[in-house]
Amino acid sequence: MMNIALIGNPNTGKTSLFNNLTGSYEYVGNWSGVTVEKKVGLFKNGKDQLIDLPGVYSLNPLSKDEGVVTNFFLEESFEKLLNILDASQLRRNLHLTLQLLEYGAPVTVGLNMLDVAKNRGIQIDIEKLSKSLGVHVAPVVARSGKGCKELAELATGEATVSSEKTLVYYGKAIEEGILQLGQKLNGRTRHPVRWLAIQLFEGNPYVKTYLTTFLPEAEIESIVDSVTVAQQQQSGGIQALDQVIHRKRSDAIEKIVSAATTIPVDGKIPLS
Ligand code: GDP
Ligand code: K
Ligand code: MG
Repeated sequence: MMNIALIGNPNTGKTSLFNNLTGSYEYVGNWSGVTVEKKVGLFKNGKDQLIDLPGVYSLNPLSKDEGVVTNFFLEESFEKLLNILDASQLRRNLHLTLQLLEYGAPVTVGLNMLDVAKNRGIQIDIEKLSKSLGVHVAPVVARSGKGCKELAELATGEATVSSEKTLVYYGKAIEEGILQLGQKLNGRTRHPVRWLAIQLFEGNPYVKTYLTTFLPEAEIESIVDSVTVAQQQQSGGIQALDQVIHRKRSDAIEKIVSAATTIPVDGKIPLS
């Protein structure tokens, strides 16, 4: 039995997909500390479980409800992730995907809303997208259930992979900060140092709290301060680390999306 977590931005079709992927058995409760519903369903293979996570745009939470997702990564155990994407909003959706790939768990991507993308004239080369991300991407129509069987087989099967690629290079200051944190942690955490460091530099309070189980808070803050200073020297101006990280991700996403999509020749996106 494997635990597979379903994750994606709000309104990408998570609930529709959850309903299509899971059978009759379903357990519903609340996530601890918040009034957000926690749903766990059994895949139609009768073996593996699908855990429905709240919709988020990023792992760096803006609210306590969103913190459920970061806490899930930090505290619960799961084997794989199923990341649902809105094909008509790839640039926005991939910010979360990059953070999931940084986490290093095996990821399968379900590409939903392809009908909406198509209506706007956006064509996506799924093979190219999959190659760029380094994980399997499968088209799905979450609302009708089309493609769900194939997606379930990919997500629960042997073939699911973690991306071997470093998709975003965050610049010298941040990259050195990642190494610095790694030296201090010295193999004491089960989570990937790169992911922890980037979340910390972005200001994720849950990750900071988690790190205080290994390091004094002052030491953690001194690493963040030194990265901030190094970043300012590098860029010649004051820049918040979260903004630098967001921009680096946007740059990487732009390359991935422009290589894998074609938009209408006149460049206009018709309103659907
Ligand atoms: P969630 O907020 O991520 O749980 O998304 P929902 O499953 O509630 O879906 C949000 C809306 O998108 C609903 O109105 C769905 O019917 C619709 N939806 C889901 N999948 C598709 C799809 O593939 N195409 C289109 N056009 N709409 C979809
Ligand atoms: K919704
Ligand atoms: Mg939902």
